[in-house]
Amino acid sequence: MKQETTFAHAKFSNPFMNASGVHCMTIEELNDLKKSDAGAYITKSSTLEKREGNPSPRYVDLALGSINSMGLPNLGFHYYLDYALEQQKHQETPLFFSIAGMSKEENIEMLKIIQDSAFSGITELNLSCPNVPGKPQMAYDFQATEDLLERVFNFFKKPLGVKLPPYFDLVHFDQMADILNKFPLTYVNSVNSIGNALFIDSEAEAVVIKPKNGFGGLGGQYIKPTALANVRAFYTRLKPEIQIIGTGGIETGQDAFEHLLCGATMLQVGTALHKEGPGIFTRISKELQEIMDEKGYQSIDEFRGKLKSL
Ligand code: RRO
Repeated sequence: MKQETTFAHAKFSNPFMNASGVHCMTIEELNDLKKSDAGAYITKSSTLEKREGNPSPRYVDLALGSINSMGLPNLGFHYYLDYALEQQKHQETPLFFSIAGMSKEENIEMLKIIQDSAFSGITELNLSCPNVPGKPQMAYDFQATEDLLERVFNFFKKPLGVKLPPYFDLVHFDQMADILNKFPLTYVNSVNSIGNALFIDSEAEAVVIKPKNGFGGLGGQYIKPTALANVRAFYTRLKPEIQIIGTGGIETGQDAFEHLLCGATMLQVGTALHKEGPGIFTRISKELQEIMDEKGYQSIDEFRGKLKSL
């Protein structure tokens, strides 16, 4: 395989990892990912206290993707931090640590604990959970996002990325990129699910998930063109030190190749991992290799970001 990837000054055997939220709630699931062919893996976004999340059914696989309103269920920040600290004693698959505080203060508090801990890996600050009733997606509030990052980078000195929601307007890409470029971010992860979609079962004349009268985050094939647009828009607007993780609609080697062409360095798989299980990393990386071999590429660096315009 010729998929070695340099990200945040570290080497990864390949660019693939899970998207936070899928197959990463418990230590058992995390260990499945560690043993898989993924190049890295990430914990479920956590809050300081354990949360049950929203009532079920709250995640449904659809023919072309998924809809979810999980509501940030997680086993609590310290459950994942303890796991991360244990993992880093062994030189195994690198682990990213995801947090999603319910308020600015909670995010700051968790980041202070990470800063003061022995954790030496990469932290992902999720600014885009669409599913907690009454809590808007932080990264749709540009001023609040800038204020939070200002406070964070006053004390946080470890590698940090942000998980963003999809944007749909070129002016929003410009405005968000201007904000992000002010900070020493390690990466931007685009995109989280498309928030507050509505999938219905017309035979039953009903919604398919229980929380929020059926409104939930859309993932999978439905969202690949939106994800590619966000990866491309940030790749062409952010300073080169800020790398991109591409997430959204990655199910095959070709989907992966397209995200890489748009400028992604790491690639996260959510909906397709939920459908197929951790064996997907073996298949998808083999499929990407077949495309690279056919095109004569010896490394991902030869084509990353090199999407042509007409
Ligand atoms: O737990 C969730 O409902 C959830 C989160 Br935190 C997120 O970031 N994205 C998503 O689709 N669901």
